[in-house]
Amino acid sequence: MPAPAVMTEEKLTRIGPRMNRRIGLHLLASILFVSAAMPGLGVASADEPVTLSIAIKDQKFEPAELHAPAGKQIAIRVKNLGAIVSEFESSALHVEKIVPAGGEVVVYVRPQQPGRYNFFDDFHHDTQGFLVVP
Ligand SMILES: [Cu+2]
Repeated sequence: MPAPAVMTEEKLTRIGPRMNRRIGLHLLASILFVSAAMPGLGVASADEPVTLSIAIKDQKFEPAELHAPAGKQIAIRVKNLGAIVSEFESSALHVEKIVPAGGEVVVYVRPQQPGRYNFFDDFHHDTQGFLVVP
């Protein structure tokens, strides 16, 4: 079940004003993306998503590489084991989602072509990983 995308005012205040504005922008982008994706969500489909799991720990992805088949919907469960907020993001896969400290979110992607799709923590750019589609 996807975690609620809405952060409380209290949480945002605790993170601090600079981060607060950053998160606000990213949250807006995420909401717009979700709205655009909505029409597809209600459609029943035999196309079961492939679920993959990844954790963010000590500012690293574990594992740093995920493997997935091409052309299938992929649900990536992202667990943040760190003490600070992260944002799972991939320009190549067109996703970004806030992952609260200690929290877990699910992002859905559908890579159509074989490749090495980069993803990263947009709040800590040293935290890099790849979705490998053979
Ligand atoms: Cu971002």
